Amino acid sequence: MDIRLQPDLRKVQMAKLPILVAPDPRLKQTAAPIGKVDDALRRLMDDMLETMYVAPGIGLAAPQVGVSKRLIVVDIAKEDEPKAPICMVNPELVWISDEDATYEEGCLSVPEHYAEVVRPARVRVRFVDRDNVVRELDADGLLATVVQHEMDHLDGILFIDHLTSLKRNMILRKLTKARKSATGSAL
Ligand code: GNR
Ligand code: NI
Repeated sequence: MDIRLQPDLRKVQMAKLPILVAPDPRLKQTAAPIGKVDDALRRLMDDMLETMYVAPGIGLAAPQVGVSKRLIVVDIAKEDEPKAPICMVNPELVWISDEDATYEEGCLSVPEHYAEVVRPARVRVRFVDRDNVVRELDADGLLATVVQHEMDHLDGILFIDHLTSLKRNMILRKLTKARKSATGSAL
């Protein structure tokens, strides 16, 4: 059947991907730059958006689904607002404000732990979009924080890496314990 006559087909084919949980060495790797955006990468973008919406989360980076490529997706629209997905390939910060902002952050790869993180309050990010067009976006507020949180994932950095080692190690120990009791593994 013609896909244009079956608007649900694209959605049906979208897949929810498993999200890696810390401590996982794949979350600590530096992701590789992406060449041209092709259909396979657009498919990954759709799968990441689906995974993020189902989680639910307001951002997701490719390394969190085990893909070591420089791709992030973000949508900070509230539940009662229309979806506003943004896909960024090879994002770079081209400007950061002197002023900082503090947000309570969480991470789908650090489930059930939240902590305040200080980051630049406003950023300008340059990236390649779904159609291979280079774009720039000025972000402030929650969007600025989430974009920086997602870009950190591309360099193997988690929000807990911005905390004291005492807080970070406490969270990592709890995640390891939780995994052990969930799987019964000796790891
Ligand atoms: O869903 C998420 N919420 C969030 C809240 C405050 C700061 C950052 C984030 S990102 C997080 C999803 C996630 O883990 N993305 O990598
Ligand atoms: Ni995260």
